[in-house]
Amino acid sequence: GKVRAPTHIISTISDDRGEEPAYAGIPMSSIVEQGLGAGDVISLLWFKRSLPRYCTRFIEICIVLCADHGPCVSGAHNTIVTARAGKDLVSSLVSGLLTIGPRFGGAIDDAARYFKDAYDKGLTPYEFVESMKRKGIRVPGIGHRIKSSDNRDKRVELLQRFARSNFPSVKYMEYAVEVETYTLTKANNLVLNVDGAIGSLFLDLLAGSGMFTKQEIDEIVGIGYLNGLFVLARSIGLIGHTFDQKRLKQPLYRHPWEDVLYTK
Ligand code: Q5B
Repeated sequence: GKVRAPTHIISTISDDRGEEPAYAGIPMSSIVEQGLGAGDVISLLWFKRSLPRYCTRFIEICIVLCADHGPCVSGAHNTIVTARAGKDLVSSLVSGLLTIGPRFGGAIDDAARYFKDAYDKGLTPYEFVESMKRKGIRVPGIGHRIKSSDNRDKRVELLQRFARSNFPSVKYMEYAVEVETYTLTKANNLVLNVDGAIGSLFLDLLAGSGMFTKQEIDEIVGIGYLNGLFVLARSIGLIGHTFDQKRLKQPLYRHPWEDVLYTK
């Protein structure tokens, strides 16, 4: 009989061989005709299934809220400096993206991992936070440079409000809020930040939607899908900052001497 030559690539999310490309088996024309949006496309290409509308709407809200946070944050700063050095769009974009990590924007996966582990083990917020302190690990999803209990992050409030009205359960997010209540007794800026809100609420989406098995949830959290939301969203803003600098014909950036402490 015929013997299939072994392939070098296995792919399960999209197929471009037919009359039209399909995302997770759904032809593109059907996606357009049904009026589906970015949240649905993420649902198909990342999670390989059609999630209910409240889930895809939540994904879209995350993208809207994380698209930009001004020119002063790490990512935008890098992008601006790179664009002003005369580099092209892709170079300016990736130079900003490369700052996304455990301190800036890329704490969503770890927030989900640690909140899930602590909640599932039944740790009190005190036990969780103090055990992290003993290990010398900052609680991912907690703390912000400019946000505090007196200057709340509106993005977090908007995400919480949407989830409280649309999700079947918000147990992980409520746990994260209890953690925040405890960390705020230590310092005013140890608030639940946007990474922590998305991380904990995505756990609620995965666990409460009935669309994922426990094994699939563990795999999603283990692989780390969720920083992808921030990377995707912030790319929108970083591209905007690149165009902005080029439109403004900004010259090469040089940091002022006065702002450097030269010391031995
Ligand atoms: N301390 C975010 O720190 C920041 C602690 C903590 C326990 C914590 C810090 C942190 C975890 C990572 C995280 C996402 C680096 C942030 C984002 C997107 C953004 C950005 C934007 C956007 C801020 C002072 C004292 C020290 C620390 C203690 C701080 N955080 N203890 N758990 N999590 N968080 N990142 O203010 O005793 O003096 O040594 O790493 O979730 O990135 O808008 O800017 O949209 O672009 O610089 O919103 O919280 O404070 O480092 O001087 O620490 O607080 O141990 O204690 P800060 P530090 P001690 S959202």
